[in-house]
Amino acid sequence: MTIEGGWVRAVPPGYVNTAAYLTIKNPGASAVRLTGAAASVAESVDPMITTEKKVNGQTVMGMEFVKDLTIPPKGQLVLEPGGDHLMLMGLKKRLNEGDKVTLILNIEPGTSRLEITLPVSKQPPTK
Ligand SMILES: [Cu+2]
Repeated sequence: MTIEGGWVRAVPPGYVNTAAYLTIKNPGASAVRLTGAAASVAESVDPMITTEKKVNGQTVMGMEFVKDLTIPPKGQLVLEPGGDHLMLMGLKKRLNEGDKVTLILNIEPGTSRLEITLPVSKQPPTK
């Protein structure tokens, strides 16, 4: 498993939730699942999808927690704004631009725990 890019959104004062974005590549021949993560800065880190619903002819964007997100064999899972992401709930401290957040990703099946450190940014870091 390899990680590409990645960042955590800086949030204004008073916000207790934020999101992490990254790309996970699966070089293996079978699918694996991202079931969540742990971070010392948040109460919980769980996978979410972005939903789009039509309500009275208007498009309403929302988010829903999911049990896991699949990384296909020889494929990748892209977590990005407006799409799938990892939701950091219950921030224990304010995340400012320039901070770093360490996440330990839970990948199943197996017991692999991927540790990554991501920069906190207001917008996607330029490559
Ligand atoms: Cu979310």
